[in-house]
Amino acid sequence: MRIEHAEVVVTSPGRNFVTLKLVTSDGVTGYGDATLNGRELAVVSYLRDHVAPLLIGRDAHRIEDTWQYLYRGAYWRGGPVAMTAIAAVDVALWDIKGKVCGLPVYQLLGGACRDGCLAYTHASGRDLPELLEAVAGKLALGYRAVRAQAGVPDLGKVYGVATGDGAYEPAGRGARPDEEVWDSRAYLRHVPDVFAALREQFGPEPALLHDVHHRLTPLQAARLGRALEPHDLFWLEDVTPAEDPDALRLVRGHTVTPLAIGEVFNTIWDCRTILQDRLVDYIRVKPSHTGGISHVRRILALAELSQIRSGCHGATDISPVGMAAALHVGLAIANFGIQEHQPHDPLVDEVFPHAYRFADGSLHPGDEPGLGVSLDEPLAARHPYVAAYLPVARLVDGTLHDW
Ligand code: GCO
Ligand code: MG
Repeated sequence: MRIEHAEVVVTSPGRNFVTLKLVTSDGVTGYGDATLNGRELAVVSYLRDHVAPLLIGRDAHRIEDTWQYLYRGAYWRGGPVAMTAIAAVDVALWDIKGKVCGLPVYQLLGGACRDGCLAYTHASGRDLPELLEAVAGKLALGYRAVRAQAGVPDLGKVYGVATGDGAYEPAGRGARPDEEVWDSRAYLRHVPDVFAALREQFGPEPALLHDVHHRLTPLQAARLGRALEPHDLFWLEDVTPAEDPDALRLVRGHTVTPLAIGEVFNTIWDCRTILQDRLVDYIRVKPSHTGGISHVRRILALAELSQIRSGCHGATDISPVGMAAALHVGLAIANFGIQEHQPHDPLVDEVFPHAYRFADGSLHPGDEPGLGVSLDEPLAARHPYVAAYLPVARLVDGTLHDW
């Protein structure tokens, strides 16, 4: 069974998505998520100009060999653009293999290890009353785990907080990134009170998570971790810049608040020290951006040696194809932890009809052969690409900071 056709579909039903579509000589179609938020067209070119022509004529069943061919064979290894492109090929080939075998991908990975994948969703508020209301709303929907982000007094728009009535969407449409002002001291003064209020209102049971988005120094992060210990967080995410394992080592030495990192990692090499030295409790890699199902499984197997669990990134920029891939992996691994679930707009779900479903706080990938996601191409074509960027952050004096 040969790969006969490789096509990159770009669509923007409210936000941009890039999807690789592979079709075999037997007429089997597979999809892979190739969306890299704010740098979408770089992956489109990588796939269209350099990968698609190499795929034509290859045996669609040779997933691992194709992965090695694209990774080692390029000579230039790693990085978000290449690894997102390789991820899309890998996921599309697993989709094809599942369809050919008549089995959902999780069955090919060894079968279900649990009934469903515990999911957390986002709640945010510009102030505390708004956040309390938002968390209550998510718990009422059945979520047992909620990520809480609150506006900081005297700061304008901050990461993770929805500005209007709609869901939080970090990428802003427009030719240039938005600019936000950041002040770590104001933030650090505020966050412990937010979690004290959440525990007071909702009691000890709901799992509460928080994302710092790589903004603190190790000492600031250590202080925050300690201050949050009485409030029993499920995890504190991305406290320091992800490329520096020694920063996490320092944080780890000072707090027992569980830590998560890794949504910006692309390969097992980015994760190796952090996993082997147990510098976090959850690793945020996902099939999209991290080399696909084949590579993420390898990373999670390494994590298992250190009792580290999965916490796959599942923000809106992970397309339904990427979400399905994460769920098939999550259902089939022993060390699953939690899955982020930021539901897409109904229009996105219409463009990508899918079998995965949410019920009673968990997600299940469904039992359709392959990934269980398709693409409505005529509808996708009605929503062409729109330039969109993630914001940048500057300190009050104008210095560019981590966003
Ligand atoms: C999360 C992430 C997102 C990212 C976004 C970038 O934890 O969900 O931090 O909000 O900012 O996915 O593309
Ligand atoms: Mg995050």
